[in-house]
Amino acid sequence: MINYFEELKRKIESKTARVGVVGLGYVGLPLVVEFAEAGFDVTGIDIDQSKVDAINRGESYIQDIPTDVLAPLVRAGKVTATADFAAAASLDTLNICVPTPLRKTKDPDMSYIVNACQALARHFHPGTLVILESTTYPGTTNELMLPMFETPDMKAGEQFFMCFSPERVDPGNAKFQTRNIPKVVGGITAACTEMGALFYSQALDTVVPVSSTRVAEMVKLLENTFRMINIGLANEIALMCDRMGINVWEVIDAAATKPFGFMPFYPGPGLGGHCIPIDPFYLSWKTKQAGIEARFIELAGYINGSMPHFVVDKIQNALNDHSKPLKGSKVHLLGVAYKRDIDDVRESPALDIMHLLDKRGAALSYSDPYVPKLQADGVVPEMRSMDAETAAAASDCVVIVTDHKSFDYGKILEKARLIVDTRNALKGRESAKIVRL
Ligand code: SAJ
Repeated sequence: MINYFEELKRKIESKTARVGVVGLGYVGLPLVVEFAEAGFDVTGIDIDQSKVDAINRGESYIQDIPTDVLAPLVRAGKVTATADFAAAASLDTLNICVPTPLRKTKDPDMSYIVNACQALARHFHPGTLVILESTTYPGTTNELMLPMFETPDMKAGEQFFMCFSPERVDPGNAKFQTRNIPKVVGGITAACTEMGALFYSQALDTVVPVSSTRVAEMVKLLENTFRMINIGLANEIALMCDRMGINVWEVIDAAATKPFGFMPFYPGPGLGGHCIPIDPFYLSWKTKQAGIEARFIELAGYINGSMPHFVVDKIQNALNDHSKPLKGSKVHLLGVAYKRDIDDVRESPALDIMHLLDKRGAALSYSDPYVPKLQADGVVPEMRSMDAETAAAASDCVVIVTDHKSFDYGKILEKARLIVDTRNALKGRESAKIVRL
């Protein structure tokens, strides 16, 4: 009778376990690198052949993983990539890091997880540790994933080990990267949790075991729901301050001097990214099934979703104060990525603002050093980033939507006729040209 627990434990401790990572995006590729640098042979698996080919050429496409970090690992044979899920037959551990988006109807799109698990299950063998890292609703691992791998003679905690461990990657964060972000992990059984914790402790600084997969799933949703709701509060405070003629940025900065019991969040043009606007709706979708209304999430979603409209009204009123109709005016957006100093435009509020401006007849342009081109999306045509100062001088109104550090705000303010600042990027500068959120 093989003791799969002891056998896998030995392989992990001796770093001879063959590590597999499924989904080679901003979560998966850093994980590949961490385990390869810890001494494991790592196989990356992805359905996107271009990603596979880039990795096998030693080229990184992820901002946080420099090519000169990845290339030596590929050259040394520590990292290989493939689009063939049959590779799982020769792997001892599998981390699943695939997207969990929302459908248009705001309910979870589990297709990426289901497709990955179905492909892996065909090559699954005893003695394997499989860990889901994609952010998802509590119950996914036990209710959806486990049945795809468990058979009458393959039981979790005995012949294989299954855990959930939320990804906590913060793209572009120089201080916190995969290795030094504490890693929460919860298993189907205690033996699964122990195996998952042992696995991560080989490559990451801090591991936080919890009692179940559901706890681990809920941890991530609490983290991001906390953030989304507090951003919603900051946005609602901004709407109140706007109505009462109070500078909301000054209020928040002064409140942030409180050394305890307060954490600053800031208003903005809306909520972008593939985490914060999305994750809380995985929770509210599941709680509805449990008969509980997630009212804070719904309300915060409504407030955050209304910010692009608020910004466009502000632009229209600002132009109006300069006796200019929005229709036909040249409006130039500074920044289209969903947050500063990154190149990701997913769910970016800048796109919502553009659509609303386009509908009201504005002549649109943008500058974003991280986003050289915006694909046509059926509403706005394909657009290319322009030089910010030149465009500012030629525009009727400049709108700071994403406050990239690389913009020269002093020069832009000099050249602009009118500037709507949705990020307090012009903090400390006074001019009649500035209209603040
Ligand atoms: N935003 C505001 N006001 C704020 C903070 C953010 O309007 O006070 C906006 C941003 O402009 C952006 C959106 O919210 O459009 C999301 O911003 P974010 O700072 O939360 O950045 P994300 O989406 O990259 O969130 C990630 C998350 N990481 C993971 O899910 C693993 C989140 O949990 C992190 O807290 C966050 O990074 C972070 O701290 O940077």
